[in-house]
Amino acid sequence: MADTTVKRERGSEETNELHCEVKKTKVDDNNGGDGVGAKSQNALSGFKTSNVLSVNAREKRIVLHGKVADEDAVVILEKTPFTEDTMDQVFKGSTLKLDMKNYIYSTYQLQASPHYNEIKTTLVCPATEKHISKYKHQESFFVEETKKDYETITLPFIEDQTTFSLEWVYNILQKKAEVERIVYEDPDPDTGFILLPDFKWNQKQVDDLYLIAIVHRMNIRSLRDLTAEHLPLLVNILQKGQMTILERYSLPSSKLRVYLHYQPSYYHLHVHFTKLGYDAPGCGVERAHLLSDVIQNLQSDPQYYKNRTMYFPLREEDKLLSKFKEAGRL
Ligand code: G7M
Repeated sequence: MADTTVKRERGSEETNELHCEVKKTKVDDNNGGDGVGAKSQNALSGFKTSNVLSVNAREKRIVLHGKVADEDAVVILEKTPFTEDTMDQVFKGSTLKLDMKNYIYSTYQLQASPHYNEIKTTLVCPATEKHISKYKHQESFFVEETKKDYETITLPFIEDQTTFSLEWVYNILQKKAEVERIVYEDPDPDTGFILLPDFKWNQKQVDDLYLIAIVHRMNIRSLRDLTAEHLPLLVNILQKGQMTILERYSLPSSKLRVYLHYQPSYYHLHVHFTKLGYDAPGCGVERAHLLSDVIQNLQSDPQYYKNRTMYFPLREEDKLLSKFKEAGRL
């Protein structure tokens, strides 16, 4: 049987994430957050739901908006994938309740021990209007952004700082948060980056592997800022990212999807590494640009992303969409 569990360098207790402690999360926001993996009183037991932002039965995820101690909060609850190495234990310690039986077919409700019923919980608190909107199910619209649109609509929008705060990114780069999660770092100020698990990944199985590489350089907002000058940085991320993932998770580059988002949610350059075959949110053609393609495009035209027209979806309540509408571009 293939070993699909994640290789760990630390004990499993230590890597257990507990996102759902309000006090800890606030400390994380400010100081970077120690105490990861520690269990404490469940502060979410007092969570009061105001509304359901989205439900996805297939992905077994629900996103709720509510209050934690009078502050707006977004809570994302997700059932976690199975890990092959725990299956024997799951069967041993469980009870089975028969639902129906017909010929050779039967269905049951299996009650596994609580340990195997973990729910990945992500808390954003205090959540802003932007967070609440981000997680709300909304209709999307395709936008065509010419070079001029970028300069007159998108860039002023980004510079207006109406986009999401980059505090969490700076915390990672300055080693104030998620330090123990760093998988690899190249400290070079021009070509270096930090590779670590995206917070969507619980790191328990490689089937849904999701890492992000955050560049040390502070002045690259997105794909639009990239020119041939950045090729050494991009090639470095691709090569060292792939090498590290092979060494650490035994996943060869032929199993990896490496890409950038346009538009990203956070305007500090970062690259996504996800496992091929895992339908990662945001890996579709309308938003993901393969890093290998980006490198080739810049090799053939150093100003490729400065000049070309870009296409991407924006959601109904996205402020950038309003800007495109106001400019008569939609
Ligand atoms: O390209 P885009 O900006 O959409 O992607 C940002 C990525 O950063 C997403 O895949 C998020 O799941 C991930 N992410 C967002 N936050 C706030 C965090 C965080 O605090 N820690 C980590 N490790 N990943 C995050």
